Amino acid sequence: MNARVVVAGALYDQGRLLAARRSAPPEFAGRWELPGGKLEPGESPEEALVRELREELGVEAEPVERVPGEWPLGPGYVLQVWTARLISGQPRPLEDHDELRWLAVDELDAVDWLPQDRPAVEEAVRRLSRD
Ligand code: 9L3
Ligand code: MG
Repeated sequence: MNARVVVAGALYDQGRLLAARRSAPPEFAGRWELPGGKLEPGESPEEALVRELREELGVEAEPVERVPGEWPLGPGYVLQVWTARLISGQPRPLEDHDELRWLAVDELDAVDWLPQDRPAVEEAVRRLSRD
């Protein structure tokens, strides 16, 4: 069986990466992640990412580059990550998050990431800080 995809965005602005603290479900509440979510039927991963960032953060963003790798989540799901660029809006925790933080590269360990997000964040930042 093919694993279903959860997409997440590594939004980067002025040398900082956006981290979002989950407010639900209870087992993930308080842990930090790259914002995103599950694909809806018929969506490409990039389309899903644009929709999720609009719904969750109230911003328009553009996927830039797939971060190589795929991180297993719960049964039947994998996490895929894209670097992404803000086109308009200031991110706000509209849905599923109760706090946002822009983290500098030397602050990445300051938050309690979901376990699968930590390696994804490391890989994303390696690519982002190269540009
Ligand atoms: N998940 C893990 N890391 C992430 C995201 C966006 C999601 N960066 C996990 C948490 C949920 C599942 O994927 O178990 C679906 O995510 P969502 O649709 O609840 O955001
Ligand atoms: Mg989500």
